[in-house]
Amino acid sequence: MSNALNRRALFKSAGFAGLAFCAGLTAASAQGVTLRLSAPMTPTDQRAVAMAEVFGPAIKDFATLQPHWNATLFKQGTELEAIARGNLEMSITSPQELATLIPGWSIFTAGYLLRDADHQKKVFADPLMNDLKKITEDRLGVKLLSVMYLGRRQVNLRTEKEIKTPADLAGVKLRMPGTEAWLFLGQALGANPLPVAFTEIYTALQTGAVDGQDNPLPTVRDSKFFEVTKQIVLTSHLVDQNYIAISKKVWDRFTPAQQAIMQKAADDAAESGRKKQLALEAELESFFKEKGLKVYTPDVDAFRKKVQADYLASKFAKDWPAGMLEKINAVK
Ligand code: KDO
Repeated sequence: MSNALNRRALFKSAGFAGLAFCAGLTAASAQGVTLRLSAPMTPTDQRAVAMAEVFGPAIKDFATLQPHWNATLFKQGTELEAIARGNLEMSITSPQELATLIPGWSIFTAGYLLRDADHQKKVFADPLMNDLKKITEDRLGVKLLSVMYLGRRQVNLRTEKEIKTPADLAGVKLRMPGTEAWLFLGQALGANPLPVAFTEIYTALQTGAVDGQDNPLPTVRDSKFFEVTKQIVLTSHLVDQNYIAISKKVWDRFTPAQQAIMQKAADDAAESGRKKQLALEAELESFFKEKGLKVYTPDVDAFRKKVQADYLASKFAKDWPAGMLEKINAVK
């Protein structure tokens, strides 16, 4: 039997009313443009490293990447509107954030949908994505350049009770990012989801404001969540993806030759980050065990069954573009 999430669903066209655009730049040429990028990740996160070491240098002849990590310029979840309003040039965004403005994106917030990093990359490049990408450009003024692999999200708890099935997470206060789609994922896992910004997770775990959080292993190490937690439950409930996003207005001001260089720079940065995240995922289990954490695999089938059933029955599924689920599952 297939593990894939299956069902025909109706696509209700996006409810996004459109935002007012203010052109941040008015000169005819994009020569010498500063691209301010705001995102919540740390500067040592492999996606940030790839942007600084691969993307920035590749575009330096005609643009300057100016990254603001740790959400220091815009708060997590406010970056897309900032780009749409002409107040920011770039971000590293997520389907969960896009879904708050364009409901069709919620298909990629579903747990146990994408199979792995390779599937994720192929799906993003597939023509099945054309409509969502175009709607995002037309309605939001945001162009998605490339897909970045964040990793397989795992449940990371400060409590000691062993977790085998979703029922074992009943009453567990699980920190999730603050969008509806993220909170639904926490609920589908069986937990009691609480919204907390990424930059506040460490303190929330330390003080016991939450019992746990979910993120891929490289993030658990990079942001030191292992210092304030006791176990990692390898649910692998979401093959998480982020997108390198740029203002379409800014993008349109570059020449076709500059756009080609920038597109390649984004793809190369994404590839570099993906390889490093995958390597880290493969080696970090032993790192956490050495640090004294319990790391184990629960009854993943039980999690998959509940999470997939909850998504298919959810209000989100009604917004998924018709036939898209089948197309995603068919990408090999
Ligand atoms: C998080 O807040 O848990 C999350 O992992 C959600 C992702 O979509 C992404 O925003 C990520 O944070 C940040 O890039 C920090 O790693």
